[in-house]
Amino acid sequence: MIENLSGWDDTIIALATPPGIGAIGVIRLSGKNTFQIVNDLFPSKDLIRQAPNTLHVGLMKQGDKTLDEVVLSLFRSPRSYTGEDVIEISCHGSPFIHQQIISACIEKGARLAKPGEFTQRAFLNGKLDLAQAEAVADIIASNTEASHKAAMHTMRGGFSTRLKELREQLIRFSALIELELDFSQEDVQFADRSAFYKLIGELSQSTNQLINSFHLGNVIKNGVSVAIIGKPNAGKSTLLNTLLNDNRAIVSDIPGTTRDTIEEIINIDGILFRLIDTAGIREHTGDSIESAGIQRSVEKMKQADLVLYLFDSGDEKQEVKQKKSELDKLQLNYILLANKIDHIGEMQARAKFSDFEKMIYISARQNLHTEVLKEKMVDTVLKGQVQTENTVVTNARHYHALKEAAKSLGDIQAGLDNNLPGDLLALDIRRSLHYLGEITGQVSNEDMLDYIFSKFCIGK
Ligand SMILES: Nc1nc2c(ncn2[C@@H]2O[C@H](COP(=O)(O)OP(=O)(O)OP(=O)(O)O)[C@@H](O)[C@H]2O)c(=O)[nH]1
Ligand SMILES: [Mg+2]
Repeated sequence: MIENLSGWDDTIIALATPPGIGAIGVIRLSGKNTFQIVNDLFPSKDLIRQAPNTLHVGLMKQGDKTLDEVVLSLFRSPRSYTGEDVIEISCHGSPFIHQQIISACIEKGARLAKPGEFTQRAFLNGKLDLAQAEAVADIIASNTEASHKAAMHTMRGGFSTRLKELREQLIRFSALIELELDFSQEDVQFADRSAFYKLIGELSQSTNQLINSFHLGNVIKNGVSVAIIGKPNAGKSTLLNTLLNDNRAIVSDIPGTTRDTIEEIINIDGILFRLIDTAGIREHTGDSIESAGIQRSVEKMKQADLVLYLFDSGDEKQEVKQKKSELDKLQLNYILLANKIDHIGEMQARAKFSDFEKMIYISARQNLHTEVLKEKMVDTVLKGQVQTENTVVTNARHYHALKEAAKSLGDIQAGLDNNLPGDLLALDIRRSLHYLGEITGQVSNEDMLDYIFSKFCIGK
C-alpha cells in the first residue's frame, strides 16, 4: 500500500518540539537517506558505521560553518517510531539554529514533513493501526487525566484488539457463505445458520456497547456542560465562584444580578466540567435585558449535559416540588441543591425537604458540603462505569463507522430472519466488515488517510 502513496520514498524532516525558544529542540528525520544526509553534516564520526540505538555528541557543520553542538539519537529500520531509519537531532532550543539545521538537511536532500507524516509512515509500515495512530494525536491533545487514560488505552491497542476479534469471527462466516455461493447449484449450507445468528447477536451487542461508550468518550474528551439554574438570588454565582475558588462572577443581594451567561472550566477527578452560570429565572420582569437573559438560561438548561438546580432552603417546599416536576417533564439530567443551609440550619433544612430523595444540602457562601456535590457530579457522568479498564470510543470517525457497522449487522439479522439467499447476506456481511475495518485501517484509501493525518501537528 505504501508504494502507491506520493512522496513515500522521500526522507522527511521536521522540528518535533514546539517552535520557539527552549532549553533544547529536537529535529527528526525519517527515510532511507536519513543517515547519509546527517552524516554529511557531522564530520567528527562516520554515522553509517555506528550501532543503532546509540547517542553521539559532536558539532554539526555546513562546510566551515558550525551550526550547533548536538546530540544525535540513531534508530535503524525497522526498530524506530516510523519503522524507517530515523535520526533525532537534539540541538539548542533556538529558532534560528532549528532553521539553520533544517535548511542544511534540506539542501542535502531531505524535504519538510507534512502534518502527521511521521505517524502516517508508522501506520503504513505496520507499527500502529489507524485507531492507535489517531490516539497518538489524542494523547498529545489530552489535558486531563481521564482523557489521557482513554487515549493511552486506545494507543496500546485495547480498542483495536476488541474490534479485530469481532471482525475475524465475521470473516470466518463470510468465507463459508461465499463458499456456498460457489456451490449454488447444489443447494448446500456450509455455514451453520443458528451459530451464525448467535454470532451476529454477539457482534451487535459489542458494537452497541462501543457505540454507547461514545457518550462517555465524548465527555472525557470535550468535557461536560453543567448549567447552574435557579431563581434570582438563589446563590448561583456564589456557587460558581466557590467551585472555581475564584471571584469570577458578580454576587449581590439584588435579584437579577447576573444578566448573561458566564462559562468557566473546572477539572474534578480528571474530568472537565464547563460550568455555566445563568441569569436567575423568574416569571415576570419588566426589564427587557433581564428577560433576554432568562430566555438564554432556559436554552442553556435544555442544552446542558447536566443541570444543577439551586434553590434557597428558605423557599417554600411546594414551589420546589413544582420546579422538580418541570425538570422531570423536560427529561433533564439534574441534581437538586438546597443552598444557604447556614441560614436556616442544616438540620432544619434536611427535615423540611426530607421527602425529596437525593437532594444535596450546601452552603455556597460558606463552602459547606460542596465536595459531596463534586462527587455526585463525577458519579453522574461515569454512572459507575470503570472508565480506565473499559474500552471507550472517543473518536467521532470511529463512532460513525461503528454506527454503519451496527446498521449492516441489523440487516444481516433481518436477512437471516427472512431466510434471505446467501448472495444477499454476503453483501451485508461485506458491508459490516468494511466499516469495522475502516476503524483500524484494515480498509483504507489515500484520501481518508490524508484527511486523518492532516489533523496532526507537524513533526508528529
Ligand atoms: N447565607 C447565605 N447567603 C448566600 C449563600 N449563597 C449566596 N448567598 C447570598 O445570596 C445573595 C445572592 O447571591 P448570588 O450568588 O448573586 O445569587 P444568584 O443566584 O447568582 O442571583 P442572580 O444572578 O441575581 O440570579 C448574595 O447576597 C449572596 O451572598 C449561602 O450559602 N448562604
Ligand atoms: Mg448571579
